[in-house]
Amino acid sequence: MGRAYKVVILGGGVAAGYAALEFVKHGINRGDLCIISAESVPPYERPALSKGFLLPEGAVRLPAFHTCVGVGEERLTPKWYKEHDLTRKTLLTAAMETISFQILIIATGARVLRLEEFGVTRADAQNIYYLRDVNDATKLLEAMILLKGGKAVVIGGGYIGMECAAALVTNGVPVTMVFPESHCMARLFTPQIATFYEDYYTSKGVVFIKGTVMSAFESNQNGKVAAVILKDGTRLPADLVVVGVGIRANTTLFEGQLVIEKGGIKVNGKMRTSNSSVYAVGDVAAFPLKMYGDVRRLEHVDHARKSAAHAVQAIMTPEKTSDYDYLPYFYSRVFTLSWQFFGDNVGDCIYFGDSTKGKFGAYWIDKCRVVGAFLEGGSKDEYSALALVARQRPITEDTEALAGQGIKFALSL
Ligand code: FAD
Ligand code: NAD
Ligand code: ISD
Repeated sequence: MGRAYKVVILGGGVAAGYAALEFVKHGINRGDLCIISAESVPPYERPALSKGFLLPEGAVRLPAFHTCVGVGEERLTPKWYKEHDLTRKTLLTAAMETISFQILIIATGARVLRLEEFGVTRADAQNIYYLRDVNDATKLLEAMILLKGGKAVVIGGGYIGMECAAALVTNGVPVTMVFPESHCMARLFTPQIATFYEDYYTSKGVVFIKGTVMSAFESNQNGKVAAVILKDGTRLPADLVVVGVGIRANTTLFEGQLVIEKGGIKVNGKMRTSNSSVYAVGDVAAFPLKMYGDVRRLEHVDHARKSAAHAVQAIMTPEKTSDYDYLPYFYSRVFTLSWQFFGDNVGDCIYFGDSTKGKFGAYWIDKCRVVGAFLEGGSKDEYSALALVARQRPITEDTEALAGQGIKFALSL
């Protein structure tokens, strides 16, 4: 037996949660919306999994971080979905059921890259942890709690690597990080910015092994990892391994049916795919980044939230909805540190502030315009000012004066 809905959202993550709220705000008719998710819990704020969820004290647990609390909006609990007559089906309960729709929103996000895909052998051992969903986070947390006196190795120097290393250290676990680049967060940070964070982590006892990759795991008789073996043969004893080596957008179901670009489902400024009844949002969407005149796929929560709301507006009020005009925004919080970045990290970098006092930043200058802005340890007003700089892209020819003005330049706009 099948059921028909006006709108089906495939995927039950961040974008799905924000889309659901936006549909209700637009007064979607009761019973018209169905969310199909591989997860058994309603959408939640995924960023919490590598931050508040892993804290030794005052940790956050579901239902506290269901969407849309990340931006101070309503918390959509199972009761909320019921009250608004929004159907939620997990893949398990939806098995053997045909669900039809007039409009489909693809919000399938991404899957983690696994070490096997890099040719690493014995990567199926127990005590190797990846982090994408609340089940992964629960397993990592339990392992961390049981790891009294044990050592951890973190593979990957990106967001997951940095945030999980901080969580492990905060839980009293000594950490060695291994990654191929010459500095951490290489997709965004310059060597100078990375040095501040690496020095801070080093002061917390983290050991960095940079510019190399691991080649194999050594396991014990119980099928657990005992050590990580690097390409040059170095052996790192390990009781727990966390892997964060990037993601791939979940596009497989749609290949051959929808246009794929830059590893994502290509959409236009209304988040509509090459099929006019199908939209794609969040990590899975390759969208026109209007400001820069190119197509990008972004793997960050602010875009997931905003692209989801934008697709719903385009569906519900097409006459009032212009093209998605997104300003890239990334952030992280580790230990007591906190940074935000807006715009594009291309061109020359001009640094300001005093990293020894924990407050410093950078502007990226491309073709005499300030196109990107980064700040560690800023206030709410300062971060808002940075966003304005990146949005306005002011012309600046005197980079020395810019460095001298620092955050005051942003605040003066
Ligand atoms: P997701 O939130 O991943 O949701 C995808 C959903 O689709 C999942 O529920 C999945 O199970 C489901 N799904 C997949 N395939 C199918 C299928 N075939 N059928 C049904 N359901 C399916 N970004 C930031 O900007 N700041 C942060 O601090 C930050 N922290 C993060 C911490 C962690 C641990 C992780 C993993 C990510 C973090 N991110 C952060 C990234 C951010 O969470 C993602 O960009 C965001 O979740 C993307 O939203 P989405 O809805 O596109 O995908
Ligand atoms: P990432 O792209 O941030 O980092 C991947 C890292 O993998 C690289 O920095 C590199 O060091 C490492 N790497 C690549 N190949 C390797 C190899 N062969 N061996 C060892 N290391 C290798 O991806 P991630 O850290 O896995 O994060 C996954 C996703 O979650 C991303 O989309 C990220 O944006 C998102 N996330 C975001 C935040 C945030 O925005 N604060 C926090 C957590 C996760
Ligand atoms: O954006 C975020 C973020 O960094 C989180 O930890 O949303 C979550 C929520 O604030 C968790 O409640």
